[in-house]
Amino acid sequence: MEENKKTLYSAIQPTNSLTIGNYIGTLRNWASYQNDYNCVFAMADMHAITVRQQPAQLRANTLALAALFIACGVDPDKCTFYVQSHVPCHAEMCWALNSLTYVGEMERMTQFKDKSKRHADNINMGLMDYPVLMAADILLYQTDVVPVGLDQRQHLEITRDIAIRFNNAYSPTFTVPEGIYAKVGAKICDLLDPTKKMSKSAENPNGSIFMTDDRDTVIRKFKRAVTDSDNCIKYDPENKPGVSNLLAIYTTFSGKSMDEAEREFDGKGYGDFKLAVGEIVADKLAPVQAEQKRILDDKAYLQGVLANGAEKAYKVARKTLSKVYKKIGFFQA
Ligand code: ATP
Ligand code: LTN
Repeated sequence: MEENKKTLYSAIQPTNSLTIGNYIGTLRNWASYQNDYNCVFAMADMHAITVRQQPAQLRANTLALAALFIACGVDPDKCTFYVQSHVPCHAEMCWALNSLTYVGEMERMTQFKDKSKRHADNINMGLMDYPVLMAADILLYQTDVVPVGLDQRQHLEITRDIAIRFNNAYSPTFTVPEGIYAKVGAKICDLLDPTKKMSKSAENPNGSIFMTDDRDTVIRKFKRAVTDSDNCIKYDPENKPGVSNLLAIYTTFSGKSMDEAEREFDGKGYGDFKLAVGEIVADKLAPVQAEQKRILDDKAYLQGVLANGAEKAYKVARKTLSKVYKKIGFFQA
């Protein structure tokens, strides 16, 4: 790692296929961060098992996600790129941090409450401990910045609290990380219920556009997107959540500004507008999908990349963990 650069950490769970919400909220920016930061990117498979997964599917999703990262411009030679479960320090650090985290804090987490409702038959310890594992991920690499969607803000705040708590209880050990949130696109919403975030594990898959959706599917889903009845294409997330969500998607995929997009659709009907959004998204997804497939077909290459990544990650993570073990009083032979 280069000494003079700040460290940036992010991870995505290999649950299901990613949505364009994940893409816009995180993945599309990752390639551009690689020149300015020491980037550490992970496939968070240990987080994924906090809700039930089919083992074969989880394995396949992990490889597919790795290929997608690379297809989106993540260069394994420029960053540290690995699978979370390949680096045992994450579980170990999580355990150390657990003893500095209160049950009440975890019970108050919005995501825990949401997921407990959605998976009422499986409210497990891992689900509750999810934010501490995330803190372990981030703090192990002495991370300065964490780019995530707005849904992760609360988890980042608790990471900061835990870091400060540890530093105060022992002595300065962890860098206290900052979040980076995009202004437009930090929260892409469900096409059928624009008050909810678009999620890869949503109940109705027609509200989410998956990175693997083909052209017809993308266009069909956008055609059915919920808007409103005033036939006016303006960015106003509070009063026009459906239209604003489509505009946010359109501007990020077309590279146009919000003003430009509003002018372009001035006086047009919702039908034309939805078709235009569908077409630009389908156009942009096609080359990414082709590249992802090419990489996935080369299993040996992917396995090599992930083995190297885990080794690189381990060296940094172990160093931080050893410091922590020393400070908390574990006898070191
Ligand atoms: P799940 O439905 O399995 O909980 P998810 O779709 O919420 O998954 P995560 O794996 O939890 O996705 O998140 C990966 C990254 O994508 C995170 O940084 C998160 O902030 C971002 N993200 C997720 N959904 C959105 C969204 N709708 N808009 C913007 N960013 C998002
Ligand atoms: N919980 C995250 C995924 C994640 C993560 C992280 C993000 C796991 N560890 C560390 C940033 C930093 C999510 O995006 N849902």
